[in-house]
Amino acid sequence: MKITEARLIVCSPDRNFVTLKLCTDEGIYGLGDATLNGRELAVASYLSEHVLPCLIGRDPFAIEDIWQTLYRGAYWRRGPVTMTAIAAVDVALWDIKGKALNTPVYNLLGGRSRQGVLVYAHANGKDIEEAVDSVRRHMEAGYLAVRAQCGVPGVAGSYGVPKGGKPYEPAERGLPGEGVWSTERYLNFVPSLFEKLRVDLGPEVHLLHDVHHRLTPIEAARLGKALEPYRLFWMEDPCPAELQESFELIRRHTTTPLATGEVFNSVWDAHELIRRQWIDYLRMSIVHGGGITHAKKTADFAALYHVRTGFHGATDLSPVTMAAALHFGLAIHNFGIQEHMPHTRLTDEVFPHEYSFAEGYMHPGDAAGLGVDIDEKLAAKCPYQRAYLPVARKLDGTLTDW
Ligand code: KDG
Ligand code: MG
Repeated sequence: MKITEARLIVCSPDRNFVTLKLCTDEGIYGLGDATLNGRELAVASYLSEHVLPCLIGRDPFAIEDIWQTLYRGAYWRRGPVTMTAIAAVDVALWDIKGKALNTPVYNLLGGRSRQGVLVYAHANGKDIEEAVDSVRRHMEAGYLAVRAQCGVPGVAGSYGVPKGGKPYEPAERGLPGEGVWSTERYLNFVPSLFEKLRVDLGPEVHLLHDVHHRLTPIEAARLGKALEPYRLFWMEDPCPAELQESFELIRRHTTTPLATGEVFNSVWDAHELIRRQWIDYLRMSIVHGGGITHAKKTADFAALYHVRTGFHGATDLSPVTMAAALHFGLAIHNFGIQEHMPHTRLTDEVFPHEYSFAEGYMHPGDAAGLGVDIDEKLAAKCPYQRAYLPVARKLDGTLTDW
């Protein structure tokens, strides 16, 4: 089999997606997601100018060799643009191989390790009452794990809280919006949200919370300690993680489990975090972390240190990535949890898929390959629109981590 065509589909069915379609001389094609939120065309250009011409004529079964060629052969290594581009090619190749062998991708990764993939939903509210209500509604819809975010009094546009009752979607068309941030107000407030959640909703539901990189290590340590009575499933991205040893300080002070890595793009962003057991869950996703090939190696390394996966799964990761993550989560032993933020109906129509949700778990379906497709005609009716993630400023106007 040979790759005969490599095509990019850039579309915006309610939000932007970059999708790679690799076609072969045997009529089988594979899909890969190449979406990097707010930087979509950088990846598209990296792929079309530097990667796709090198794929024509290659054997799509040679996944490892193609991965190494794109990683080592570029000389310049890693970074979100490069690793997202490599991931798109890699995932499309796994899709092709599954279809060619007439088996779901999870069978190529070792086969099923479980019946379904535990997922967590996003709940939020402008105040505690609304947030508790939102968690309750997700529990009623069958979710066993729910991330709770809440407006912080005196902090306009708090992270994770939608405007005007719409589903939360951080990227906005036009130029970057600005939110406000106050660590002091946040730290004083958040424990009361989780206290109320436990009082009203009981001990069973898994509760998660995303700090979104906004604290220093000692502030995060204080928050982790304050949240211990409410037994969180995890506290996510307590501080920026470029300095991996920041987590040593947090870890020293709290037993609240820690998750990080949605902005990571290779095992090298996390190897100290894993090797020193400073985190419990790794969030680096298949789309931004070099694809299934690199995620498998990273997860196997993490398994040695009791670190489990908890992949990023916000709406900026397309249904192609969701499908790949579900095959992966069904197969590997050290799977922990998968984020599930449902796409809009239009996005689901552009990407028809086999995966499904029931009673807290998702399943990738048993179709050959990934079980996800793209309706190119519909995609063509939804042209790309420039969009940005917002930025955040402290009360005195200093730019801070969003
Ligand atoms: O593109 C950025 C979003 O995906 C991110 O802000 C969402 O933090 C996020 C999460 O945990 O889903
Ligand atoms: Mg996050």
